[in-house]
Amino acid sequence: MSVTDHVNLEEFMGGVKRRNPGQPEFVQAVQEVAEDIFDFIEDKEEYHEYQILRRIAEPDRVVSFRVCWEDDNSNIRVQRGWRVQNNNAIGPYKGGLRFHRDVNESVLKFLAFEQTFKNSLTGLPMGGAKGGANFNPKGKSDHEVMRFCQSFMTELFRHLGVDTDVPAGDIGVGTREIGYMFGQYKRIKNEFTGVLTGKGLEYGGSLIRTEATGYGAIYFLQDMLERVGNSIEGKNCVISGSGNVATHAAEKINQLGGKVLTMSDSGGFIYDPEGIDQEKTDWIKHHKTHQRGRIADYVEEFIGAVFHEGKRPWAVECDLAVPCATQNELDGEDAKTLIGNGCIGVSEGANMPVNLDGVHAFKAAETLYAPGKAANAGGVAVSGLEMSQNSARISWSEEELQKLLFDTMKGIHDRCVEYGGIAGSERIDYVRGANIAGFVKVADAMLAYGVV
Ligand code: NDP
Ligand code: 2IT
Repeated sequence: MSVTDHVNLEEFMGGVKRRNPGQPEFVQAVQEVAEDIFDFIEDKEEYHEYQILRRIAEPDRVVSFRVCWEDDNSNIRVQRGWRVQNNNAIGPYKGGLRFHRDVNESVLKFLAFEQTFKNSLTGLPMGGAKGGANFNPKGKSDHEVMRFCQSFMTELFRHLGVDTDVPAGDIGVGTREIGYMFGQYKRIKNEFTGVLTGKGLEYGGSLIRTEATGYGAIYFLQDMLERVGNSIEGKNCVISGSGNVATHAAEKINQLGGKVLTMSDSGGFIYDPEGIDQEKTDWIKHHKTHQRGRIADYVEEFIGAVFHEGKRPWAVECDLAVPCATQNELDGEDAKTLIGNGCIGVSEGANMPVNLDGVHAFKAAETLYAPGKAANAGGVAVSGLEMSQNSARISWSEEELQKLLFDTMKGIHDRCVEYGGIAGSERIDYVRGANIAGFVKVADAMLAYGVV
Protein backbone atom coordinates (compact mmCIF):
# COMPACT_ATOMS: atom_id res chain seq x y z
CA MET A 1 0.00 0.00 0.00
CA SER A 2 1.39 3.43 -0.86
CA VAL A 3 1.04 6.26 1.68
CA THR A 4 -1.52 8.00 -0.48
CA ASP A 5 -3.90 5.03 -0.58
CA HIS A 6 -7.01 5.68 1.49
CA VAL A 7 -6.68 4.29 4.97
CA ASN A 8 -9.90 3.45 6.78
CA LEU A 9 -10.90 4.80 10.19
CA GLU A 10 -9.47 1.82 12.10
CA GLU A 11 -6.11 2.02 10.31
CA PHE A 12 -5.99 5.77 10.83
CA MET A 13 -6.75 5.47 14.56
CA GLY A 14 -4.22 2.64 14.86
CA GLY A 15 -1.59 5.07 13.60
CA VAL A 16 -2.73 7.83 15.97
CA LYS A 17 -2.48 5.41 18.92
CA ARG A 18 0.95 4.16 17.86
CA ARG A 19 2.35 7.66 17.47
CA ASN A 20 0.91 8.97 20.73
CA PRO A 21 1.58 6.33 23.38
CA GLY A 22 0.30 7.13 26.86
CA GLN A 23 -1.90 9.98 25.58
CA PRO A 24 -5.47 8.64 25.97
CA GLU A 25 -7.22 12.03 26.05
CA PHE A 26 -5.60 13.09 22.78
CA VAL A 27 -6.47 9.78 21.09
CA GLN A 28 -10.06 10.09 22.36
CA ALA A 29 -10.48 13.61 20.94
CA VAL A 30 -9.07 12.58 17.55
CA GLN A 31 -11.31 9.48 17.48
CA GLU A 32 -14.42 11.55 18.14
CA VAL A 33 -13.62 13.84 15.21
CA ALA A 34 -12.30 11.14 12.86
CA GLU A 35 -15.53 9.10 13.15
CA ASP A 36 -17.38 11.91 11.38
CA ILE A 37 -14.66 13.23 9.09
CA PHE A 38 -13.86 9.84 7.51
CA ASP A 39 -17.44 9.49 6.45
CA PHE A 40 -17.58 13.07 5.12
CA ILE A 41 -14.35 12.90 3.07
CA GLU A 42 -14.97 9.45 1.65
CA ASP A 43 -15.55 10.84 -1.84
CA LYS A 44 -13.34 13.93 -1.49
CA GLU A 45 -10.04 12.88 -2.99
CA GLU A 46 -8.09 16.08 -2.29
CA TYR A 47 -8.49 15.80 1.46
CA HIS A 48 -7.07 12.28 1.29
CA GLU A 49 -4.27 13.11 -1.11
CA TYR A 50 -3.11 16.02 1.02
CA GLN A 51 -3.45 13.99 4.26
CA ILE A 52 -5.44 16.81 5.83
CA LEU A 53 -6.84 15.04 8.91
CA ARG A 54 -3.50 13.33 9.54
CA ARG A 55 -1.86 16.77 9.50
CA ILE A 56 -4.43 18.42 11.79
CA ALA A 57 -3.92 15.53 14.23
CA GLU A 58 -0.17 16.25 14.40
CA PRO A 59 0.43 19.53 16.29
CA ASP A 60 2.51 22.11 14.42
CA ARG A 61 4.66 22.29 17.52
CA VAL A 62 4.72 21.21 21.18
CA VAL A 63 6.94 23.34 23.40
CA SER A 64 7.69 22.10 26.90
CA PHE A 65 9.81 23.87 29.46
CA ARG A 66 10.87 23.95 33.09
CA VAL A 67 9.28 26.54 35.38
CA CYS A 68 11.15 27.24 38.64
CA TRP A 69 9.72 29.41 41.36
CA GLU A 70 10.15 30.02 45.07
CA ASP A 71 7.30 29.42 47.51
CA ASP A 72 6.58 31.52 50.61
CA ASN A 73 8.78 29.25 52.73
CA SER A 74 11.78 29.77 50.42
CA ASN A 75 11.50 26.27 48.96
CA ILE A 76 12.51 25.98 45.32
CA ARG A 77 9.69 24.43 43.33
CA VAL A 78 9.92 22.95 39.82
CA GLN A 79 6.96 22.63 37.47
CA ARG A 80 6.58 21.71 33.79
CA GLY A 81 5.00 24.17 31.36
CA TRP A 82 3.76 23.58 27.81
CA ARG A 83 2.35 25.34 24.79
CA VAL A 84 0.81 23.13 22.13
CA GLN A 85 0.40 25.06 18.86
CA ASN A 86 -1.87 22.75 16.96
CA ASN A 87 -2.74 24.55 13.73
CA ASN A 88 -2.56 28.13 12.38
CA ALA A 89 -4.10 27.64 8.95
CA ILE A 90 -6.83 30.24 9.49
CA GLY A 91 -5.25 32.64 11.98
CA PRO A 92 -2.74 33.09 14.80
CA TYR A 93 -2.68 30.29 17.39
CA LYS A 94 -5.33 30.98 20.04
CA GLY A 95 -6.43 29.10 23.12
CA GLY A 96 -6.33 29.03 26.89
CA LEU A 97 -3.77 28.18 29.55
CA ARG A 98 -4.65 25.62 32.21
CA PHE A 99 -3.00 25.43 35.64
CA HIS A 100 -4.00 22.21 37.36
CA ARG A 101 -2.17 19.43 39.18
CA ASP A 102 -3.17 16.86 36.53
CA VAL A 103 -2.13 18.81 33.42
CA ASN A 104 0.04 16.76 31.07
CA GLU A 105 0.92 16.71 27.38
CA SER A 106 -1.99 14.44 26.44
CA VAL A 107 -4.55 16.77 28.01
CA LEU A 108 -3.08 19.87 26.36
CA LYS A 109 -2.80 18.14 22.97
CA PHE A 110 -6.47 17.14 23.10
CA LEU A 111 -7.45 20.66 24.09
CA ALA A 112 -5.35 22.25 21.31
CA PHE A 113 -6.82 19.83 18.75
CA GLU A 114 -10.39 20.62 19.87
CA GLN A 115 -9.61 24.33 19.89
CA THR A 116 -8.67 24.21 16.19
CA PHE A 117 -12.21 23.11 15.25
CA LYS A 118 -13.87 25.35 17.83
CA ASN A 119 -12.08 28.48 16.68
CA SER A 120 -12.93 27.70 13.08
CA LEU A 121 -16.61 27.38 14.05
CA THR A 122 -16.66 30.90 15.51
CA GLY A 123 -16.10 32.30 12.01
CA LEU A 124 -13.20 34.42 13.31
CA PRO A 125 -9.61 34.13 12.07
CA MET A 126 -8.04 32.11 14.88
CA GLY A 127 -5.90 28.96 14.83
CA GLY A 128 -5.87 26.40 17.64
CA ALA A 129 -3.52 26.13 20.64
CA LYS A 130 -3.53 25.31 24.34
CA GLY A 131 -0.99 25.48 27.11
CA GLY A 132 -0.50 25.37 30.81
CA ALA A 133 1.41 23.75 33.61
CA ASN A 134 1.12 21.04 36.25
CA PHE A 135 0.94 23.81 38.84
CA ASN A 136 -1.74 23.45 41.52
CA PRO A 137 -3.01 26.93 42.46
CA LYS A 138 -5.07 25.55 45.39
CA GLY A 139 -3.84 26.84 48.72
CA LYS A 140 -1.18 29.09 47.15
CA SER A 141 -0.85 32.72 48.24
CA ASP A 142 -1.29 35.56 45.74
CA HIS A 143 2.47 36.13 45.79
CA GLU A 144 3.20 32.47 45.08
CA VAL A 145 0.81 32.54 42.14
CA MET A 146 2.45 35.78 40.95
CA ARG A 147 5.95 34.34 41.11
CA PHE A 148 4.82 31.21 39.28
CA CYS A 149 3.07 33.22 36.55
CA GLN A 150 6.10 35.46 36.06
CA SER A 151 8.45 32.50 35.78
CA PHE A 152 6.06 30.72 33.40
CA MET A 153 5.84 33.79 31.14
CA THR A 154 9.61 34.34 31.23
CA GLU A 155 9.90 31.25 29.05
CA LEU A 156 6.54 31.32 27.24
CA PHE A 157 6.88 34.90 25.94
CA ARG A 158 9.29 33.92 23.14
CA HIS A 159 6.60 31.73 21.55
CA LEU A 160 3.84 34.38 21.65
CA GLY A 161 2.86 37.52 19.76
CA VAL A 162 -0.34 39.24 18.61
CA ASP A 163 0.07 37.74 15.14
CA THR A 164 1.67 34.51 16.36
CA ASP A 165 -0.05 33.07 19.42
CA VAL A 166 -2.50 34.68 21.86
CA PRO A 167 -3.27 32.70 25.06
CA ALA A 168 -6.15 33.22 27.51
CA GLY A 169 -7.54 31.57 30.66
CA ASP A 170 -8.88 28.08 31.32
CA ILE A 171 -9.08 25.94 34.49
CA GLY A 172 -7.05 27.61 37.24
CA VAL A 173 -6.30 30.68 35.11
CA GLY A 174 -8.58 33.68 35.55
CA THR A 175 -8.21 37.46 35.62
CA ARG A 176 -5.64 37.37 38.45
CA GLU A 177 -3.27 35.02 36.61
CA ILE A 178 -3.76 36.78 33.25
CA GLY A 179 -2.83 40.06 34.99
CA TYR A 180 0.43 38.64 36.36
CA MET A 181 1.32 37.07 33.01
CA PHE A 182 0.42 40.14 30.96
CA GLY A 183 2.47 42.35 33.31
CA GLN A 184 5.49 40.10 32.87
CA TYR A 185 5.14 39.97 29.07
CA LYS A 186 4.89 43.75 28.89
CA ARG A 187 7.95 44.09 31.08
CA ILE A 188 10.09 41.64 29.07
CA LYS A 189 9.07 42.92 25.64
CA ASN A 190 8.62 46.61 26.55
CA GLU A 191 5.49 46.42 24.43
CA PHE A 192 1.81 46.96 25.21
CA THR A 193 -0.16 44.70 22.87
CA GLY A 194 -3.16 42.42 23.20
CA VAL A 195 -1.02 39.30 23.49
CA LEU A 196 -3.33 37.70 26.06
CA THR A 197 -7.12 37.83 26.26
CA GLY A 198 -9.28 37.76 29.35
CA LYS A 199 -7.44 40.83 30.62
CA GLY A 200 -8.79 43.21 33.26
CA LEU A 201 -10.94 46.03 31.85
CA GLU A 202 -8.36 48.64 32.93
CA TYR A 203 -5.67 47.29 30.62
CA GLY A 204 -7.39 46.20 27.43
CA GLY A 205 -9.82 43.51 28.51
CA SER A 206 -13.21 43.21 26.85
CA LEU A 207 -16.57 43.53 28.51
CA ILE A 208 -18.47 40.21 28.83
CA ARG A 209 -15.37 38.00 28.27
CA THR A 210 -15.88 36.64 31.80
CA GLU A 211 -19.51 35.76 31.15
CA ALA A 212 -19.13 34.67 27.52
CA THR A 213 -18.45 30.93 27.78
CA GLY A 214 -21.24 30.13 30.25
CA TYR A 215 -23.76 32.44 28.57
CA GLY A 216 -22.84 31.07 25.15
CA ALA A 217 -23.35 27.45 26.25
CA ILE A 218 -26.87 28.30 27.38
CA TYR A 219 -27.66 30.29 24.22
CA PHE A 220 -26.67 27.18 22.28
CA LEU A 221 -28.94 25.03 24.45
CA GLN A 222 -31.74 27.51 23.86
CA ASP A 223 -31.09 27.44 20.09
CA MET A 224 -31.34 23.63 20.03
CA LEU A 225 -34.55 23.66 22.09
CA GLU A 226 -36.13 26.44 19.99
CA ARG A 227 -35.49 24.50 16.81
CA VAL A 228 -37.77 21.75 18.14
CA GLY A 229 -40.35 24.17 19.54
CA ASN A 230 -39.17 24.01 23.16
CA SER A 231 -37.38 26.39 25.57
CA ILE A 232 -35.44 26.67 28.85
CA GLU A 233 -38.38 28.28 30.65
CA GLY A 234 -39.55 26.11 33.55
CA LYS A 235 -36.89 23.42 33.03
CA ASN A 236 -34.80 21.84 35.79
CA CYS A 237 -31.10 21.97 35.06
CA VAL A 238 -28.17 20.07 36.52
CA ILE A 239 -24.79 21.82 36.26
CA SER A 240 -21.34 20.50 37.22
CA GLY A 241 -18.41 22.73 38.19
CA SER A 242 -18.56 26.00 40.09
CA GLY A 243 -15.94 28.06 38.30
CA ASN A 244 -16.12 30.67 35.57
CA VAL A 245 -18.12 28.63 33.06
CA ALA A 246 -20.49 26.93 35.54
CA THR A 247 -21.50 30.08 37.43
CA HIS A 248 -22.26 32.05 34.27
CA ALA A 249 -24.17 29.13 32.78
CA ALA A 250 -26.24 29.08 35.99
CA GLU A 251 -26.81 32.82 35.74
CA LYS A 252 -28.13 32.54 32.18
CA ILE A 253 -30.36 29.54 33.00
CA ASN A 254 -31.94 31.67 35.74
CA GLN A 255 -32.35 34.65 33.39
CA LEU A 256 -34.15 32.43 30.87
CA GLY A 257 -36.58 31.09 33.47
CA GLY A 258 -34.96 27.74 34.23
CA LYS A 259 -34.05 26.31 37.64
CA VAL A 260 -30.52 25.21 38.57
CA LEU A 261 -30.46 22.26 40.96
CA THR A 262 -26.77 21.42 41.34
CA MET A 263 -23.21 22.74 41.17
CA SER A 264 -19.99 20.87 42.00
CA ASP A 265 -16.24 20.93 42.43
CA SER A 266 -13.60 18.25 42.78
CA GLY A 267 -14.86 17.55 46.34
CA GLY A 268 -18.46 16.64 45.39
CA PHE A 269 -21.75 18.32 44.44
CA ILE A 270 -24.45 20.33 46.16
CA TYR A 271 -28.13 19.76 45.48
CA ASP A 272 -30.50 22.62 46.27
CA PRO A 273 -34.15 21.62 45.67
CA GLU A 274 -35.19 25.29 46.00
CA GLY A 275 -32.96 26.18 43.06
CA ILE A 276 -29.63 28.03 42.88
CA ASP A 277 -31.00 31.46 42.00
CA GLN A 278 -29.07 34.63 41.10
CA GLU A 279 -28.31 35.56 44.70
CA LYS A 280 -26.98 32.09 45.48
CA THR A 281 -25.01 32.05 42.22
CA ASP A 282 -23.41 35.37 43.22
CA TRP A 283 -22.47 33.83 46.56
CA ILE A 284 -20.82 30.87 44.78
CA LYS A 285 -18.94 33.19 42.41
CA HIS A 286 -17.58 35.18 45.31
CA HIS A 287 -16.85 32.17 47.50
CA LYS A 288 -15.13 30.07 44.83
CA THR A 289 -13.44 32.74 42.72
CA HIS A 290 -12.49 35.40 45.26
CA GLN A 291 -12.34 33.56 48.57
CA ARG A 292 -11.11 30.39 46.82
CA GLY A 293 -13.39 28.29 49.05
CA ARG A 294 -15.12 24.94 48.51
CA ILE A 295 -18.61 24.23 47.16
CA ALA A 296 -19.30 22.11 50.29
CA ASP A 297 -19.54 25.38 52.29
CA TYR A 298 -22.77 26.21 50.40
CA VAL A 299 -24.83 23.98 52.71
CA GLU A 300 -23.72 26.03 55.75
CA GLU A 301 -25.05 29.14 54.02
CA PHE A 302 -28.29 27.95 52.42
CA ILE A 303 -30.70 25.80 54.40
CA GLY A 304 -32.25 22.82 52.62
CA ALA A 305 -29.27 22.15 50.37
CA VAL A 306 -27.37 18.86 50.63
CA PHE A 307 -23.69 18.14 49.89
CA HIS A 308 -22.83 14.79 48.28
CA GLU A 309 -19.16 14.20 48.96
CA GLY A 310 -17.06 12.69 46.17
CA LYS A 311 -20.08 12.38 43.84
CA ARG A 312 -21.06 13.88 40.49
CA PRO A 313 -24.56 15.27 39.96
CA TRP A 314 -25.78 13.17 37.02
CA ALA A 315 -28.21 11.00 39.01
CA VAL A 316 -30.30 14.04 40.01
CA GLU A 317 -33.52 14.11 37.98
CA CYS A 318 -33.48 16.92 35.43
CA ASP A 319 -34.61 18.12 32.01
CA LEU A 320 -31.28 19.65 31.02
CA ALA A 321 -27.64 18.94 31.89
CA VAL A 322 -24.69 21.30 31.46
CA PRO A 323 -21.31 19.77 32.37
CA CYS A 324 -18.92 22.67 33.10
CA ALA A 325 -16.03 21.17 35.11
CA THR A 326 -13.54 19.03 33.20
CA GLN A 327 -12.89 16.25 30.65
CA ASN A 328 -14.47 12.80 31.03
CA GLU A 329 -16.66 13.76 33.97
CA LEU A 330 -19.73 12.07 32.46
CA ASP A 331 -19.50 8.48 31.19
CA GLY A 332 -21.81 6.07 29.35
CA GLU A 333 -23.57 4.96 32.55
CA ASP A 334 -24.15 8.58 33.62
CA ALA A 335 -25.56 9.33 30.16
CA LYS A 336 -27.96 6.39 30.44
CA THR A 337 -29.05 7.57 33.90
CA LEU A 338 -29.73 11.07 32.57
CA ILE A 339 -31.65 9.71 29.58
CA GLY A 340 -33.65 7.38 31.85
CA ASN A 341 -34.53 10.33 34.08
CA GLY A 342 -35.97 12.25 31.13
CA CYS A 343 -33.11 14.62 30.32
CA ILE A 344 -33.75 16.07 26.85
CA GLY A 345 -30.85 18.47 26.33
CA VAL A 346 -27.11 18.50 27.10
CA SER A 347 -24.77 21.41 26.38
CA GLU A 348 -21.05 21.03 27.07
CA GLY A 349 -19.65 24.07 28.85
CA ALA A 350 -16.44 22.13 29.51
CA ASN A 351 -14.15 20.60 26.89
CA MET A 352 -14.87 16.91 26.23
CA PRO A 353 -16.72 16.36 29.54
CA VAL A 354 -18.61 13.40 28.05
CA ASN A 355 -16.56 10.30 27.18
CA LEU A 356 -17.04 8.37 23.93
CA ASP A 357 -19.55 5.91 25.45
CA GLY A 358 -21.56 8.86 26.72
CA VAL A 359 -21.50 10.56 23.31
CA HIS A 360 -22.73 7.37 21.66
CA ALA A 361 -25.48 6.96 24.29
CA PHE A 362 -26.79 10.51 23.76
CA LYS A 363 -26.72 10.07 19.99
CA ALA A 364 -28.59 6.77 20.19
CA ALA A 365 -31.23 8.25 22.51
CA GLU A 366 -31.72 11.26 20.20
CA THR A 367 -30.92 13.64 23.06
CA LEU A 368 -30.28 17.23 21.95
CA TYR A 369 -26.56 17.05 22.61
CA ALA A 370 -24.11 19.88 21.85
CA PRO A 371 -20.38 19.11 21.91
CA GLY A 372 -18.04 21.57 23.63
CA LYS A 373 -16.34 22.71 20.44
CA ALA A 374 -19.67 24.27 19.43
CA ALA A 375 -21.39 24.97 22.74
CA ASN A 376 -18.51 26.57 24.65
CA ALA A 377 -17.10 28.57 21.74
CA GLY A 378 -18.60 31.82 23.08
CA GLY A 379 -15.56 32.37 25.31
CA VAL A 380 -12.97 32.21 22.58
CA ALA A 381 -15.28 34.16 20.26
CA VAL A 382 -15.29 37.10 22.68
CA SER A 383 -11.51 36.61 23.03
CA GLY A 384 -11.37 37.12 19.27
CA LEU A 385 -13.38 40.31 19.70
CA GLU A 386 -10.98 41.39 22.45
CA MET A 387 -8.11 40.94 19.97
CA SER A 388 -9.91 43.11 17.41
CA GLN A 389 -10.60 45.83 19.97
CA ASN A 390 -6.94 45.79 21.10
CA SER A 391 -5.63 46.02 17.54
CA ALA A 392 -7.94 48.93 16.75
CA ARG A 393 -7.32 50.46 20.22
CA ILE A 394 -11.04 50.81 20.87
CA SER A 395 -13.58 49.20 23.20
CA TRP A 396 -17.08 48.18 22.25
CA SER A 397 -20.08 48.66 24.51
CA GLU A 398 -21.61 45.86 26.53
CA GLU A 399 -24.73 46.02 24.39
CA GLU A 400 -22.78 45.55 21.16
CA LEU A 401 -20.79 42.67 22.61
CA GLN A 402 -23.86 40.91 24.03
CA LYS A 403 -25.43 41.01 20.59
CA LEU A 404 -22.24 39.77 18.92
CA LEU A 405 -22.05 36.83 21.36
CA PHE A 406 -25.71 35.98 20.88
CA ASP A 407 -25.42 36.14 17.08
CA THR A 408 -22.16 34.18 17.06
CA MET A 409 -23.74 31.31 18.99
CA LYS A 410 -26.70 31.31 16.61
CA GLY A 411 -24.27 31.27 13.67
CA ILE A 412 -22.45 28.26 15.13
CA HIS A 413 -25.76 26.52 15.77
CA ASP A 414 -26.84 27.12 12.20
CA ARG A 415 -23.54 25.81 10.80
CA CYS A 416 -24.00 22.64 12.86
CA VAL A 417 -27.51 22.29 11.43
CA GLU A 418 -26.17 22.79 7.90
CA TYR A 419 -23.61 19.98 8.23
CA GLY A 420 -25.29 17.75 10.81
CA GLY A 421 -28.56 16.82 9.13
CA ILE A 422 -29.57 13.16 9.42
CA ALA A 423 -30.90 11.73 6.15
CA GLY A 424 -34.63 11.03 6.24
CA SER A 425 -35.09 12.79 9.58
CA GLU A 426 -35.70 16.26 10.95
CA ARG A 427 -33.09 15.64 13.62
CA ILE A 428 -29.59 17.10 13.80
CA ASP A 429 -26.41 15.31 14.82
CA TYR A 430 -24.68 18.29 16.45
CA VAL A 431 -21.44 16.36 16.99
CA ARG A 432 -21.15 15.55 13.31
CA GLY A 433 -22.28 19.07 12.33
CA ALA A 434 -19.66 20.72 14.54
CA ASN A 435 -16.86 18.39 13.46
CA ILE A 436 -17.50 18.84 9.75
CA ALA A 437 -18.25 22.56 9.80
CA GLY A 438 -15.11 23.18 11.88
CA PHE A 439 -13.00 20.92 9.64
CA VAL A 440 -13.98 22.29 6.23
CA LYS A 441 -12.65 25.81 6.73
CA VAL A 442 -9.31 24.68 8.19
CA ALA A 443 -8.95 21.94 5.56
CA ASP A 444 -9.61 24.26 2.64
CA ALA A 445 -7.10 26.80 3.94
CA MET A 446 -4.53 24.01 4.24
CA LEU A 447 -5.22 22.89 0.69
CA ALA A 448 -4.61 26.46 -0.49
CA TYR A 449 -1.12 26.41 1.06
CA GLY A 450 -0.07 23.14 -0.56
CA VAL A 451 2.30 20.92 1.39
CA VAL A 452 3.60 22.88 4.39
P1 NDP B 1 -12.40 27.25 36.63
O1 NDP B 1 -11.00 27.02 37.10
O2 NDP B 1 -13.00 28.59 36.79
O3 NDP B 1 -13.37 26.19 37.31
C1 NDP B 1 -13.15 24.83 37.17
C2 NDP B 1 -14.25 24.09 37.90
O4 NDP B 1 -14.18 22.71 37.56
C3 NDP B 1 -14.06 24.15 39.41
O5 NDP B 1 -15.32 24.05 40.01
C4 NDP B 1 -13.22 22.91 39.67
O6 NDP B 1 -13.31 22.41 40.99
C5 NDP B 1 -13.85 21.94 38.70
N1 NDP B 1 -12.86 20.93 38.34
C6 NDP B 1 -11.67 21.13 37.73
N2 NDP B 1 -11.01 19.99 37.58
C7 NDP B 1 -11.80 19.03 38.12
C8 NDP B 1 -11.68 17.64 38.27
N3 NDP B 1 -10.59 16.99 37.84
N4 NDP B 1 -12.72 16.98 38.86
C9 NDP B 1 -13.81 17.64 39.30
N5 NDP B 1 -13.98 18.96 39.19
C10 NDP B 1 -12.99 19.65 38.60
O7 NDP B 1 -12.38 26.80 35.09
P2 NDP B 1 -13.41 27.17 33.93
O8 NDP B 1 -14.77 27.34 34.48
O9 NDP B 1 -12.81 28.26 33.15
O10 NDP B 1 -13.32 25.86 33.03
C11 NDP B 1 -14.22 24.77 33.17
C12 NDP B 1 -14.27 23.99 31.87
O11 NDP B 1 -14.70 24.85 30.81
C13 NDP B 1 -12.94 23.40 31.40
O12 NDP B 1 -13.19 22.19 30.73
C14 NDP B 1 -12.45 24.43 30.39
O13 NDP B 1 -11.54 23.87 29.46
C15 NDP B 1 -13.76 24.82 29.74
N6 NDP B 1 -13.78 26.08 29.02
C16 NDP B 1 -13.45 27.26 29.64
C17 NDP B 1 -13.50 28.44 28.94
C18 NDP B 1 -13.27 29.75 29.60
O14 NDP B 1 -13.50 30.78 28.95
N7 NDP B 1 -12.87 29.82 30.86
C19 NDP B 1 -13.85 28.48 27.52
C20 NDP B 1 -14.27 27.21 26.99
C21 NDP B 1 -14.20 26.06 27.73
P3 NDP B 1 -12.10 22.64 42.02
O15 NDP B 1 -12.24 24.07 42.47
O16 NDP B 1 -12.34 21.65 43.11
O17 NDP B 1 -10.84 22.39 41.28
O1 2IT C 1 -11.31 26.28 25.87
C1 2IT C 1 -11.41 27.47 25.53
O2 2IT C 1 -12.01 27.81 24.50
C2 2IT C 1 -10.81 28.49 26.38
N1 2IT C 1 -10.30 28.15 27.44
C3 2IT C 1 -10.83 29.93 25.97
C4 2IT C 1 -9.75 30.21 24.97
C5 2IT C 1 -9.55 31.66 24.62
O3 2IT C 1 -8.57 31.92 23.90
O4 2IT C 1 -10.33 32.53 25.02
